[in-house]
Amino acid sequence: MAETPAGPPAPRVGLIMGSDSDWPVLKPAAEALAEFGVPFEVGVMSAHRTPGRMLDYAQTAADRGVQVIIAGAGGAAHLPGMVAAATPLPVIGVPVPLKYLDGMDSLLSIVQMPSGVPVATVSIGGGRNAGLLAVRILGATDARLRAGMAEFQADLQAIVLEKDEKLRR
Ligand code: RP5
Repeated sequence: MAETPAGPPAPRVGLIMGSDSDWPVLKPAAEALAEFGVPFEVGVMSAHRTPGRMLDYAQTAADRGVQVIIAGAGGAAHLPGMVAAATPLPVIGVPVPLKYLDGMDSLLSIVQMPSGVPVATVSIGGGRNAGLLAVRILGATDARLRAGMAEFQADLQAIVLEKDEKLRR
């Protein structure tokens, strides 16, 4: 019997955002995931403009093999919290800064969740850290990713020590 060719690996991280205008802030998350070889999917869905699509995504992600969701939104940024309400998966929220209020509105909308429905919120514009946090969460049960993260941390340390060395010269 002919073997079925292996398709692309199933996404382990869902990277979603309220608008395509959020992509510049979320792209560094995608880059971090790619650096660690983590398969991910990307989608635009809005808590306010496409609530049905958002709910459907949140309710089916775990069954499709997604293990962590990164959700970015700006302004009245309800996407991460609403998704967290409808999935048992860990959700990382990324506050996207918009034209007014410097992203404080996004941050507070995402971080101030009611007890029982956590969203792990990174800094305003913190897309890269969201990607790295997703790698760490997966690394808790994935030795390859854990080792990769330890190597990444050693590299960070080496860069700081090198700068220190240069300054002292
Ligand atoms: C939010 O509204 C989105 O996450 C985005 O940050 C913001 C503005 O969206 P657009 O008007 O650019 O589509 O829901």
